[in-house]
Amino acid sequence: MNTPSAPVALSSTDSAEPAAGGAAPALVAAFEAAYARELAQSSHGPTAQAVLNAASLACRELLASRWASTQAQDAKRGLKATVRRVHYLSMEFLMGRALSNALAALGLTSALEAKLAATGQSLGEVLEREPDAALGNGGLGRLAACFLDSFAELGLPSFGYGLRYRYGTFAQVIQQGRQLEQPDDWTRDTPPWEMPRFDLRFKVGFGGRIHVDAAGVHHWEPAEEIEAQAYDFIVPAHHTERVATLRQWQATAAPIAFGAFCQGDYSRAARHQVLADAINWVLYPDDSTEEGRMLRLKQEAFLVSASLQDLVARHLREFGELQSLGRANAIHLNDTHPALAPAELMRLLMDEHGMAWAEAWKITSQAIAYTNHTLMPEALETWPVRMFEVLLPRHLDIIYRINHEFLVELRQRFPDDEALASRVSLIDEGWGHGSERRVRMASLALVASHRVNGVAALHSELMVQTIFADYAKVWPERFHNVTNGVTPRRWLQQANPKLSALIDGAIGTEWRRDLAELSKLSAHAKDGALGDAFLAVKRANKERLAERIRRDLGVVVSVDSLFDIQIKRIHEYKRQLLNLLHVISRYQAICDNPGADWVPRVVVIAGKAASAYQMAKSIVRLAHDVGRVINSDPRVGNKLKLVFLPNYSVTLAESIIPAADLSEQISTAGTEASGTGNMKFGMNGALTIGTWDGANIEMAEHMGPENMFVFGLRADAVAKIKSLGYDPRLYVEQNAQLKRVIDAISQGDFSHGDTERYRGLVDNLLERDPYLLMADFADYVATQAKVDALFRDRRGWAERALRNIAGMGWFSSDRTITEYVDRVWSLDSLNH
Ligand code: T68
Repeated sequence: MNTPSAPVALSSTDSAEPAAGGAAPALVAAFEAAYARELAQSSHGPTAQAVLNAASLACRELLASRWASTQAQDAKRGLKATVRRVHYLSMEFLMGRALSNALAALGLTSALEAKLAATGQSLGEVLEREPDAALGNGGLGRLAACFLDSFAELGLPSFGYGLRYRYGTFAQVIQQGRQLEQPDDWTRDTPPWEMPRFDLRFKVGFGGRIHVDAAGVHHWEPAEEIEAQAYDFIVPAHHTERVATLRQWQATAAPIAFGAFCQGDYSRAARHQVLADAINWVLYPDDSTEEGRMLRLKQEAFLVSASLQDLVARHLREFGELQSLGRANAIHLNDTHPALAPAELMRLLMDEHGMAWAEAWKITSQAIAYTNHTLMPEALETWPVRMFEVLLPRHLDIIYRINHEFLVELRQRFPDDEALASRVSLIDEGWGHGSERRVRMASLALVASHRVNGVAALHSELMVQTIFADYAKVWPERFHNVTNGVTPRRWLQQANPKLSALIDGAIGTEWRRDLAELSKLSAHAKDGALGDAFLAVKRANKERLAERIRRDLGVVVSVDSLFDIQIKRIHEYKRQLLNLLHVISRYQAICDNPGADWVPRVVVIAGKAASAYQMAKSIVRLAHDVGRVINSDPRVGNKLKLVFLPNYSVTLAESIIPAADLSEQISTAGTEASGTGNMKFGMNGALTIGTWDGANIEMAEHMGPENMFVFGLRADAVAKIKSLGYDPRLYVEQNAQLKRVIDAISQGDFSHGDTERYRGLVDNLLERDPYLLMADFADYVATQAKVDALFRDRRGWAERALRNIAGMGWFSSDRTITEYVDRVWSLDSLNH
């Protein structure tokens, strides 16, 4: 594989499982010391929690010395290095648990297991105690976490930058079939992984006034200053001693309120404290209120300012000047949430370091690049100019100037196209829709970036044809595709040790370093003994999941069934509802003919609905209602079960995915930017039923489309049907099976006769159906029948599953990051 020119590793290990070498005694000693401290401080005696804390602290100590060596290497790289240091700015990092990954990376799993055996405790039980760090919503945040893993593995000089939220994404609780949101107090037991960096504090300003001095330099006097304090989280490589850093900012009130305090104005002093704290409270403030929106904008500005101040200070320390900042550093925007970065970098370079506009702009556009993760026009972030005036007046000035320079150049190139100028302007004047003026964050990111990318081939194509068509006309060379990938360390090696061992036996262990090696499996796909062994591994994983379903939901499922799984955020475009329509039609068919030879199925759904997203919550409720009816119908028995696993998380995904026979990737074509769950399932030997959408397409190309169950309208057909005037009722009228399903929901068959509960949902399907469920239903059901037919042929199924795994080598995030380095972050990318 073409890996970036990484610094030489301090040492490396060659075996499948990295060898502990001299580290094992060090870990055991560190563990014993930390454990003794834990016991001394605990009133509960030798608990699993005490072991978890001690083991985490012991690992942290070992990782801290790797961190110091990594930083020392990177500081020496100098300007000749072709790889720039990457600063990955993201409002979300969905890290999940850390201990088992750290133990695997350090090669210390068995050392700790042995140590625990002596105390009668099991490592599994200890690992289960660790809360997920769920500082993200979904794919975008998990992608950032996979990227950190690959930064470490590839030895890329890098920092991930985020916010240290007190509450991550909400905990989902189901009560009588309905989703309730509860706070996820993940820091309650003080996460042992973080390293507070008291030496790293920066002030971030909000509001206030600007005055310009005689020399034309702008001086911003913020009304409020909040201090950002760094907390580092270390992500280890698995085959070298390199590490990556996730630096998360914690807000604390700057000493400015001390004056108020001294004057006895405690409420003003306290208010200052509360305003600062609020920045770190939650991952995604409720944006249905003005206060919530203000807070979100503040969070974005806080992340950007603290991170860039850190970057500038480091660059000055290492290079003694700022002219080379753009050649030595890449600043990557994970969607538009950190899109204030260009404005903030310009401010720092000009106002704080006296640089002229042209030079500062050159450096800024060298450094910045941006990834788009969605085509939904309604998801494109904009902020009222009014909010900028209140919170970020200096940034607004700079944005106006960026816009001015951009539009002057644009009008020179496209002199007679004022309509174009108004469409691409950084400011939406609100003329067309008579609303207030707004700053378009994607435009700011696009204008400032030397590279912009989508996350799968189809998405990148549609991006330049639709939402960014005007910008692509202006700068065609700027737009690229970098297809997503996932870390095989977490998603295959750790999540599925049995399958990993089976692969080792078939093709050797090199795939653990270079996932492309998985292609060697295709030569063994017809090997019946390997196929049988694969099925046995799958069965063992299914048993584990079945046990969990029994324990958590009281539903007994048979592992002889086909495990059909859809896990992801609940969203109309992802079409969990289409899945449910198929389940209902299967249920009806089973009731009609219970004696037929049905392929037994267990349909598993998991995912969270955004708290204000009523339609998604209604889908969650329907899943529960339908499951309750089916699972208790004696005519059905093991032929069909439907279960909804609550509180979806990274950790839950790690136990569900290895047990899947079938992966549901059924978004309306043209709506799912990439998907990454699809890749995790593929690596674990699940077959995919999917639309020609996102990365499904590239997966099919890599494994051979004959090894995937593809169905549904393609993106061009979807666009065409919509432009011609789509009438969902026509499909319902022409399809008795579909009509019967819709009728059952409307008549209250799943809601104790309540015909109101799903009226909105059904009306939406019949009248609008914006995601074309009705149009795709027939093909989906027919394709599910093909799934059944293949599942009966056990050897045939195993062969296809092995071919799926063999095709997944390309979907490692190591490949993705290598492409980012080559096309976006290398010095070369600045020259062409
Ligand atoms: C996801 N986007 C895409 N967005 O939906 C998915 N959005 O297709 C893709 O695989 C993944 O990104 C990685 O590229 C998201 O997850 C968000 O979570 C989000 C959060 C806040 C605002 C808007």
